[in-house]
Amino acid sequence: MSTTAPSPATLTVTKLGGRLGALVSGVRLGGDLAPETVAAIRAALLAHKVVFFRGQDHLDEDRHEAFGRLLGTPVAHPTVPSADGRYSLPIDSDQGGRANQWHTDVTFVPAYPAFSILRASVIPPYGGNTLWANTATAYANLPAPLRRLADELRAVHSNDYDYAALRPGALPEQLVRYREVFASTKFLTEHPVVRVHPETGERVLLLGGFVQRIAGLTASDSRTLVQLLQSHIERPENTFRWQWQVGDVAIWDNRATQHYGVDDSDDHDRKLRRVTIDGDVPVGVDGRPSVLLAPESVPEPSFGPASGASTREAAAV
Ligand SMILES: O=C(O)CCC(=O)C(=O)O
Ligand SMILES: [Fe+2]
Repeated sequence: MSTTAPSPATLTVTKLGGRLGALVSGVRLGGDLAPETVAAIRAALLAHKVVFFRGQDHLDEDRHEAFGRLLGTPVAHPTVPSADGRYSLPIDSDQGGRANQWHTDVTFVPAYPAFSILRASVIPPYGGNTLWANTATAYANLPAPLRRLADELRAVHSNDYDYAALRPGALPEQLVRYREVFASTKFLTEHPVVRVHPETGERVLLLGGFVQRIAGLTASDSRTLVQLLQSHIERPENTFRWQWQVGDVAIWDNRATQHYGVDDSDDHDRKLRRVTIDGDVPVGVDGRPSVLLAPESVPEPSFGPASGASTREAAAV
């Protein structure tokens, strides 16, 4: 276990996983942190990809969002209306929210979020862990011929996936809600499969649950190739698993990770809130940016009034 103590003196960063994950202690999150504290958190986040804070029970929606503003500009989800006019998105087991597929948040739009900040308020007595995977080490550890192949590929991402196939047990009304809310606007975005990280310069694999196909390949070749690359991302050695406690906060670099919410706490309550921070348009190793294929532009997100249905599919995010 390695521990370093960047400024301020009380803040410590303890590495938790070989490929990603660190615990940051000695800081009370909020909108009023000193610039050097924010810089230390940001440095830990870029280095470790996902960082955890315990005991942040004092945070409410406002303070969560105010802290988010120190890392960038909060953004609303492009299709899931905010229930209460806030940027923070409920991830709520009560409302059927499940994120049990590997994904990077909101990759169906070009400038998908740079960071997600997830705060736990109700945690089940067992299960409900979240996994993260490091997409930079996944790329770096590919055999050279696969790296070269991946460098050249582009993939089409969409929120219009086959929800019924993904959730065979879904009730008909859940299917309707998925179509009416999560896929109310159908986005198609072409991204490079290898993105150059805008802050660290690392090459990262950009895939995950919203990928529909590889540009220029048949559906069958796309599936095979995506599975092959994705399997390197999901290798257990390339992941870190977090067991939540109430008051925990996790922040991940959404440009260098995928994550997966494990759906194994039966009908127990589990409530988290997520604030996402604006990202920029990816570029591939050849300098080509991602492009929005549909619709013509990303519409302004809607701020409620939300029906009970609005957050129901939010965790497919
Ligand atoms: O429920 C979880 O563990 C993960 C939820 C998720 O995917 C997200 O907050 O972006
Ligand atoms: Fe997510």
